Amino acid sequence: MSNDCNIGTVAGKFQVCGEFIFATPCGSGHINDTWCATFTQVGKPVRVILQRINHKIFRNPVALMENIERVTAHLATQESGHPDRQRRALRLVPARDGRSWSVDAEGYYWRAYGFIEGARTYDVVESSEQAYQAAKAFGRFQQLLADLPVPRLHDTIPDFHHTAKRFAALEQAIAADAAGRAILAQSEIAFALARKPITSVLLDANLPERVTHNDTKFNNVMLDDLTGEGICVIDLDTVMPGLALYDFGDMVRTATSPAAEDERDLSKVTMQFPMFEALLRGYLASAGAFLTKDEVSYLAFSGKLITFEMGIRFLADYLAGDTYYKVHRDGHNLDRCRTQFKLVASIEQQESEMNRLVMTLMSR
Ligand code: ADP
Ligand code: GN1
Ligand code: MG
Repeated sequence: MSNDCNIGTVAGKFQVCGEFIFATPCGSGHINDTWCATFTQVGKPVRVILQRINHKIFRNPVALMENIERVTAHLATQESGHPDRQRRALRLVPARDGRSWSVDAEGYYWRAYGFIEGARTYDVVESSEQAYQAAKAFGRFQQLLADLPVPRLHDTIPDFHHTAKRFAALEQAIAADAAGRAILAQSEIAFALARKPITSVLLDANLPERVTHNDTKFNNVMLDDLTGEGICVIDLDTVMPGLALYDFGDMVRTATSPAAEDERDLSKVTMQFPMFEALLRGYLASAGAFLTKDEVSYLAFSGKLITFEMGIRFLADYLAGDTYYKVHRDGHNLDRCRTQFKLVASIEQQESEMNRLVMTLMSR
């Protein structure tokens, strides 16, 4: 990992006026690396976000950045009438050569964003109001991008939410048992194999393709420090064509449980119904007008599906020897898999009630 000195070199590649002072790592993402860099401009501190793209996972960073250029420009136009427009869409800071990215000596692609002040992200949801605000912001994000001009965005990772292919990858990982860990994950493997039929449900449902975020973790929306409003959706690497339900499902996965994604005490992991209700109300407040009846009918299911999908992705990576997600301790991916499966079980217990709530809210 680069130190502050190298970060200073990287920072110098972007069109930031002022003198670089220092940078600190920020965020808890599993793929890219993020720093907050502070500059002084006429004696005043100015902050910029610098991100190093993991090109082993995002194989075509130039296409990815083209997507982000188009998406951020469109959002900026859509928000141009808002008094707080500067904080409501990510703003790319161009590199000195005018491109939206810069390549370092090791071949890593970097980008810079203006820092959104007076707002922050949370790894774990603290209140139903936060869940409501996050869901409303992600729904609004989909709504604002509904009229993104052609061409179709690049698929930055093909088949990203193709759950059936994710399941096939798990089956391969079990068969290969590359790290000799299958013996340590027998109950998780059994849990996964028993649920294969759910993996094709959305794929077979003939739902409309939309521009979606595809990584709507609760910590990918910035909530205003004063008002609590979800003001800006961040982490745009996977914005591409997808199903609206992938986004709603990932909100259920990350904003209904009071436990961290890697919590070891599974008794803390549970789908809290009031959080689901808040997500539903928030999402319908901004996306309700364009969702089809079919999409609405799968809202509760999508929470179960995307949580299951994440569980099998973590399990497959554990079995493969931790080659995809950053890990910070032994068994980290297995711990993550366990929280996901515990949450799936909790959703299964409440799914009928969740569906009833969807129908009640829609019939009003
Ligand atoms: P990752 O893919 O690693 O999750 P994110 O784009 O989500 O990367 O950024 C990581 C963290 O950096 C976020 O959780 C947020 O706290 C902070 N961050 C990202 N972009 C901005 C921004 N424009 N302004 C302020 N903070 C930001
Ligand atoms: C990864 O890096 P991060 O935390 O934004 C992953 C998402 C998962 C998430 C699980 C490109 O996102 O799909 O939902 O971890 N991103 C990629 O926490 O695989
Ligand atoms: Mg993120």
